Amino acid sequence: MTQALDEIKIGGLGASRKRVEDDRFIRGRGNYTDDITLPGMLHMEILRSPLAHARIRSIDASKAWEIPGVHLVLTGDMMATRNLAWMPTLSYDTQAVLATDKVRFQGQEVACVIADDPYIAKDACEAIEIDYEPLPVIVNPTQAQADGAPVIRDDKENQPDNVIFDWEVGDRAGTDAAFEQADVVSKLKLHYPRSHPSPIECCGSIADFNRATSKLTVYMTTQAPHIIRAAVALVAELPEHMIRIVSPDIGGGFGNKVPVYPGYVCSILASILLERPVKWIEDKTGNLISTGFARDVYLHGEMALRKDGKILGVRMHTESDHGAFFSDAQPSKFKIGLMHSAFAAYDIPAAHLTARGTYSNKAPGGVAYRCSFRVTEAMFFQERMMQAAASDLGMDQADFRRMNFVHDDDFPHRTPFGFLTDSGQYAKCLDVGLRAVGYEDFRRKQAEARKKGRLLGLGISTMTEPLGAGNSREYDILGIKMFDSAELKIHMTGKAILRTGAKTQGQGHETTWAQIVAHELGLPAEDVVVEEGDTDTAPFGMGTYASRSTPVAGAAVAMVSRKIRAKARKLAAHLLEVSEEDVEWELGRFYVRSAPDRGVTIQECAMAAYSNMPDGMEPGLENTAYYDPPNLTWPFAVYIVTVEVDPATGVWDVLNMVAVDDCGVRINPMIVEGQIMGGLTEAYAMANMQFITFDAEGNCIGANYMDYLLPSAWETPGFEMHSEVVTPCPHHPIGAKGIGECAAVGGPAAFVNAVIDALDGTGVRNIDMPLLPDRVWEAVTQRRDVSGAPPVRTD
Ligand code: MCN
Ligand code: CUM
Repeated sequence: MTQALDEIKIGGLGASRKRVEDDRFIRGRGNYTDDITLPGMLHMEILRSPLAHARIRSIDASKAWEIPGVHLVLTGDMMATRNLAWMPTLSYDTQAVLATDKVRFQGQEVACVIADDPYIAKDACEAIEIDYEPLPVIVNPTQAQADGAPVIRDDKENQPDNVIFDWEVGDRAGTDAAFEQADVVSKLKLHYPRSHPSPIECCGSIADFNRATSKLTVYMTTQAPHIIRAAVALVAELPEHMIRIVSPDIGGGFGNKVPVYPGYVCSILASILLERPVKWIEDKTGNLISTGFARDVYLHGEMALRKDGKILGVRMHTESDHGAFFSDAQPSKFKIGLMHSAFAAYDIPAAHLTARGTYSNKAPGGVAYRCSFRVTEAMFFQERMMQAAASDLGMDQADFRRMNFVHDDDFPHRTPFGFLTDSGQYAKCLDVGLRAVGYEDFRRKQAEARKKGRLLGLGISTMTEPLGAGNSREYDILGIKMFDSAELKIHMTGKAILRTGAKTQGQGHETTWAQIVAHELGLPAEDVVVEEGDTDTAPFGMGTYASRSTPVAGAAVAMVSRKIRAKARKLAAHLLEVSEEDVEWELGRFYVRSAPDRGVTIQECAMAAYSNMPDGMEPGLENTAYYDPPNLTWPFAVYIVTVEVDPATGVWDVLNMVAVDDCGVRINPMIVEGQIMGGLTEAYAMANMQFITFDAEGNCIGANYMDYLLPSAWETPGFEMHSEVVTPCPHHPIGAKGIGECAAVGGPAAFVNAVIDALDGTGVRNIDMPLLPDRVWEAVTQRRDVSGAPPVRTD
C-alpha cells in the first residue's frame, strides 16, 4: 500500500536534473560582480610594476591628482598610514598590498586611482611617475639559492636568503633501509610548469561603505565569503556584524578566487575614505600576470623496487617556486600542501618527502588550481614515476600498478605519508578502463605500427584525491577550523529555501543541493531554492575549494534535512493521532505502521508546523546543521589515453581517452560528467599547450591568450566516461565523495605517459610539460629528454 515517490521523478539522488542556474546564465541574466551598479559608484584601476625587481626611489602622483574626474590616488605610503601596506597571507607570510620599498614581481600593484569612470582612472594611472632602480632578478629556485643571490624579501627580519621553508615528512630511516634492499632503483626528474586557472570572469569587487549605518558591503568574486568577512574584521579592525560580503554569480573560480588580492583591499579602503561605492574589475592581463598562479615545482624522485615488481619505498624531493610572497592558499600546517598525498593508492611500506620552497621575482603562486592543494603535482609525480619504474623493470604498466594497489578489503588504509584513506576499488576501476580502451588489442596494434615507423602510445594514470577539507582537528585557515554548514527553512506550503556556507562558481550547487533535500525529505527538487554567498544570510562556512562542498556542505545539507524530518515526524504523529514510535517514513510521507494507508505528506507536516502544531511545540520548520567531517573523502580514478606521435613534426593526436571515476554516490550524474569533462580538458591543456614562463628579466610570458593557450572545442579530444564503479564513502551521510578536481589532477600524467610510451625504445624517458610539438620533435630526433620550462626567445 505504500505510495513511495519515484525519487528520480522528483529530482532526487541520482537524477540527471538539468542545471537550474543555467536558465539565467544562458539568457544573459546572470548577476556577476561587474553587472552590479550602485548609485554614486566610482571606478578603480591599478597601476602595476613594469619591472620584476626594483627599488622604488620615488612616486609622484601629482599629475594624476590633477586629472578631472579623479577622486583618489592610493599609494603604498598612504596605505601604510592605515597599517594596510602589507597584509597577512594564508601561509603565515606577508604580502604587499601596494608596494612601498621595492617591487618584487612584474605586475605587482604599485598604486590605485579612483575616478568617475575606469578610463579616467586608467589614464590617471599612466600619469603617475615612478622612479625605479632596477635590481637583479631571480626567476627559478636555482637562482634563488645561488651564492650571492639578492635577497628578495629584505623587508622581513630573519630572512637572510630566499629560502621560505625546508620541510620533511615520512620515514627517513625506513626509506633508507628500503633502498638498501632494492633490486632496482628507478629515478626521475620532472618539472610541473607554472599555470593559471584563467576563469572567464576576472577578479573584482565593489566596496560600499555607508557612513550613516557604519556598514561595509562588498560584492566580490570570492570562493569563500565568510573567510573574507573574518579577514576584513581582523585586518581592517571593523566590527564583523557591520561587514557584509556578497559573492554574486561567479564566472569560474578554479582556485583563482580563493586568495585575498590587493585590489579587494584597496577598493574597500577607497570606499571608506570616499564614502562612495568603489568598483574594481581586473582586466585579463592583470588576472594572468598577478593572481593565483599554480604549480611551478621541480620534482626529484626515486623508487626502490624488488625485481618481481613490489615497490619497497619512495623518496621525493620538491623544489617549489612561490614567487615573491608565500601566499599558498591552503588550510593545513603542511608547508607543501597535500603533496604527501602521493602514493595513497599504492601499498608502499616506506616513503620520505623533503620539500624546499623559495622566493623568486614572480607573482605569488601556489594557489591550488583545480587541485586539493598540490595534489595535482603529487599525482603527476606518482604516475610518471610508476610508468618509469614499470619500464625500468620491464613490466607491463597495468600489471605493475595492479600488483601494488591497496586492496579493496584493506580500508581504512594508512598511506606511506600518514593519511587515512576511506574506501576504494582500485583494481576494478583499472580493469574497467583497460577493457574500455581495448588494452591487449592496442598493444598488438602498437607493435605492428612500430614496424612501419608509426609511433603509437598508451598512457595510464590513476589518482586518489584527499577531498573535503577539513576535518577540524587537522585543518584550519589562520586558526579558523574547517567544517561547513547548511540552513533549511520549509515554508508552510512545503516549499523551501536552503542556504549553505559553500559558494558555487559554476559547479551547480543550486541544482544538486536541492537534490539532496529531495532525497532526504521527498520534496520535489524544484520546490527548493538554493542560495549561497551572502554572509548576512548564509550560515557560517568555509567556502568552496578542494572539492570540499559535497564532502562537507553537502553532508550538512543531508544532516539539516534529517533534523527537519525528525521534527516533521512529531508533527505527523500529532496529525495522525498516534505515538511517534508508530510512525514510519517513506520518501515524502509518514504513515502509521499498522495502517499504511493512513499517512501525511511532508508538505502537510510543513503546514501543520505553522497552523496545527501540538501543544508546547515550537512553531515553524527550519533548522541549521554544522558538519565536521570525520575524515577526508578519497575518490579514485583511472585515466587511459592512446596517442599517435608524428615523428616528423612532434605533433601528437589523442586517439582515445577513457575515464573511470569513482566518486562514491553521484548526486547528479550529468553534473559529475560535466566536472570530469572540464577537468580532462584542463589536463589536456596542461599536457599539450599551457604554461607561463619568464624571461631572464622576469617578464611574464603568458600574460595574454596569444601566449597562454586555452583549448577550444576544436582541439579538445573526445572523452569516454565510465561510471560503473561506485564505492560509497563510508563516513559521508549519503556516501558521496568529491569530484570537482579529480580529472584535472589525474589527467595530465595520462597524456604525458602516452607520449613517452610512444617513444619507447628511443631512450627518451621524460619530456616536461607542456608537450609542445617542438619539444617532442627535439626529443625524438635528438633521442634525449627535454626538461624544464620551455626556453624563452628573447630575439
Ligand atoms: N557532485 C555530485 N556527486 C558527487 C560529487 C559531486 O553530483 N558524488 C556534484 C556536486 O553536487 C557539485 C559538483 O558535482 O554540483 C562538484 O562538487 P564537488 O566535487 O563537491 O566540488 P565543489 O562543489 O566543492 O567545487 C569545487 C571544485 C574545485 S575546488 C574547482 S578548483 C573547480 C571545480 O570544482 N572549479 C570549477 N569545478 C569547477 N567547475 C566549474 N564549472 N567552475 C569552476 O570554477
Ligand atoms: Cu584546488 S582550486 Mo579549487 O580548490 O578552488
